[in-house]
Amino acid sequence: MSWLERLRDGLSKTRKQINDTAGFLGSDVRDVLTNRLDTIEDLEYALIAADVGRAATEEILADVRRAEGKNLQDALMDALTLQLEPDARRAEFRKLGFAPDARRKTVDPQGHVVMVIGVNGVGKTTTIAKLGQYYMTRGKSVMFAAGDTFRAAAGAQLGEWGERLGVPVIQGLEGGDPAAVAFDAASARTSRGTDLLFVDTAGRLHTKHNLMEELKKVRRVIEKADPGEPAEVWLVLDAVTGQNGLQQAKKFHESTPLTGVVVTKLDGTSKGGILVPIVRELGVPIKFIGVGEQPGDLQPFDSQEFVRALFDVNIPKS
Ligand SMILES: Nc1nc2c(ncn2[C@@H]2O[C@H](COP(=O)(O)OP(=O)(O)O)[C@@H](O)[C@H]2O)c(=O)[nH]1
Ligand SMILES: [Mg+2]
Repeated sequence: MSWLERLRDGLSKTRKQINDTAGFLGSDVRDVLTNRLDTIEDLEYALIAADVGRAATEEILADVRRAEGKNLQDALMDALTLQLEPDARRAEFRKLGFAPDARRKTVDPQGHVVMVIGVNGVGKTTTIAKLGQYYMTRGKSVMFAAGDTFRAAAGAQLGEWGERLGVPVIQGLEGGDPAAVAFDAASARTSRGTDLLFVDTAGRLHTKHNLMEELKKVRRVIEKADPGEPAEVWLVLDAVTGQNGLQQAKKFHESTPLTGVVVTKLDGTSKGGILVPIVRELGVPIKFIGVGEQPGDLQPFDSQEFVRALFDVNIPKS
């Protein structure tokens, strides 16, 4: 099965929520607006039930109403695609009318150090392994820092991935200071001239104030070891957690401003719509999506591709 097919299957419940109101998705928007206004109302409920959120739903419906001449599904797909882009890019998309060159082509980090944060179990460590593989196959040299010193198994887990992928891992002492590991790793990266350093972090409950303080400290020491870094702070979010995950994300964003989000476990969720409020409320782009547990199961996020998978349109067969 291709990753797109896995994504499509993962999104099938979300698709069903939207489709169930349908039968009318092939109709012309003008026809729906003149003869079947209640289907717009049904669509509104379906989008909200799919976790798309109220504000985005309103904009989507406004876009759909303006799309006379298109069929409802195409109008809906375009409107959803727009909502999956942060404000600035949404404007660009509107202007360019979904031209392919408006799409994101590269997800290269701005600088050299990427701090990876998020609560326990969302997939941080696995995502770091996947990112390592992704950038190595694109010719970058990579290092990992095992900054989750809180859980005994976490350092070992990253260490195993490092060995498997051939990526050096800077380890700290179990129960030791994660900031010390981050400092050592950031210093090692500059002296070795490695292209990219991914810093794993602990993910104890976000309600514990000290996790947020610890993350700020990790950030500060990286900056001290390598001024200007970390250029990127990526939050890993588990799509399965839906609205809950979004609330967590906001807390992280308040304490350590994010530059991107990686959404994991999209191969098995009924909460595909949650990506819309993630982008909208955090205002940062989704960089990658996780679609499985293997190092290759990571894809740069492409809003159009995602919406096509959601509607099961044009998915190449593996
Ligand atoms: N199905 C699926 N499982 C994932 C994905 N990403 C991570 N996982 C699994 O989620 C679990 C927790 O991952 P881990 O990286 O240890 O999370 P961490 O606590 O945030 O570091 C592991 O069993 C991973 O294999 C994904 O995209 N899809
Ligand atoms: Mg971990």
